[in-house]
Amino acid sequence: MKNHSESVSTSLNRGQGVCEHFLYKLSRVSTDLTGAQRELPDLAAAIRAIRRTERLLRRPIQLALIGESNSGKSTVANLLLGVNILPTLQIANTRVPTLICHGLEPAVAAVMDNGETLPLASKTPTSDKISYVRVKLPVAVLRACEILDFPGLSDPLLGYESASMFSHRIDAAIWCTFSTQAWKESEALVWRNVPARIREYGLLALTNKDRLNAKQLAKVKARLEQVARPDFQDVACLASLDALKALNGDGHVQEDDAWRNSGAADLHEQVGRLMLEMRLRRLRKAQSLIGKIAGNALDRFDTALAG
Ligand SMILES: Nc1nc2c(ncn2[C@@H]2O[C@H](COP(=O)(O)OP(=O)(O)OP(=O)(O)O)[C@@H](O)[C@H]2O)c(=O)[nH]1
Ligand SMILES: [Mg+2]
Repeated sequence: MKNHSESVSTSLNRGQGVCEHFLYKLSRVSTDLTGAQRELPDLAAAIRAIRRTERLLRRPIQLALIGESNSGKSTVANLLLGVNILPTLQIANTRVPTLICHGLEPAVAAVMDNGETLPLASKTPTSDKISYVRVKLPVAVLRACEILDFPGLSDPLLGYESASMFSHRIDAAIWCTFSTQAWKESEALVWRNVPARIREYGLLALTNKDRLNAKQLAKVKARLEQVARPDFQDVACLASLDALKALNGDGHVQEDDAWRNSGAADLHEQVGRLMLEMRLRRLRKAQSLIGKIAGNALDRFDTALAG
């Protein structure tokens, strides 16, 4: 259960502490090597490789919210951060992907297809050339995990092409499916075309569970267990609006029972596990790279001694 002294969004940060510990050690090694470089110029490549490994470990995880129009994606994004940041309306409203990331000051900008960044003012015309809208917020957890909220797929008017999603960097994804018509064949088809490295870190969020009675919910859950569960790490059943009501304005739980009953406690637990697993994998990769760098250096050392 969540500790009341911390924001619910800390689930996005899980495992970051272990990486920070290793990063601290790495930065000491790279400082020492940099100091020794004057006498040993051959160290340059090793220092570059260590710095690259540091960057890999520091890069925030990008967690995408995907699914059909009006399936509750933006609301789940708000729920992950514990605050109502993204607008959510009953009409389809997320028109371009929105990246929520860390910034020292709040700022909104449009990032164009050519990489150019333009400040987004109310008069900025929405253009086909906008790749995504970038929202910077001074929320610490966003240094570790950024949220990418996509427009709805399969909307005949505003529909976003699923293929366009993959021009964005996505590390993990939550697919939102609407309870009363959960996990249609059309959704399963799109999900199966998502690259395997993203699906490996995929969660299914059944939203609007409050629209089903207990019997209907049990039936839908049983069906999802059979037809969807094998394709996801976990399945969460959410009454997202009830969950948001159980929080205070700072993203702390104030109504424990309502929070748990809404399914949001489970969702955060599942997201935390996902984050931990991803970061441990990154850490192992970084450690193995460092091991290789050290191995190469030793080989060269042996060759030099032999010659
Ligand atoms: N009752 C109920 N309403 C919900 C739930 N989740 C979202 N809503 C409402 O459903 C509507 C659509 O939610 P959004 O989060 O905007 O959905 P979306 O998938 O981001 O929509 P698009 O960006 O337009 O594709 C909003 O009015 C939400 O308040 C839920 O679990 N229960
Ligand atoms: Mg939306």
